[in-house]
Amino acid sequence: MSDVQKAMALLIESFSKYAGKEGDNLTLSKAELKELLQNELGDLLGKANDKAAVDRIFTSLDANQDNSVDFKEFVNMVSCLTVMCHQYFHQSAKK
Ligand SMILES: [Ca+2]
Ligand SMILES: [Ca+2]
Repeated sequence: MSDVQKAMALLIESFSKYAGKEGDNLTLSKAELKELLQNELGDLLGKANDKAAVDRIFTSLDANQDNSVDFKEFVNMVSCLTVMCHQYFHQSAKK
């Protein structure tokens, strides 16, 4: 597999790992999202321990407001964060 394909497979795998913990195994509940944020993105999102921050992230990710985060909504977050990281590295490289 190419690196990009590997990254895609890892995203799917990571999402399934957390989505399968409770309830619907195709979507993330708020508790599942919190665990994913803490374990996988803790260093990027720092404040994922803060309940209000988790609530805010959950609400903003849940685009169709069905009170769960599906894979599409999750990938939206990952792509936004990836764009932010890319900009950050691009800017640091210019200095
Ligand atoms: Ca679930
Ligand atoms: Ca949703």
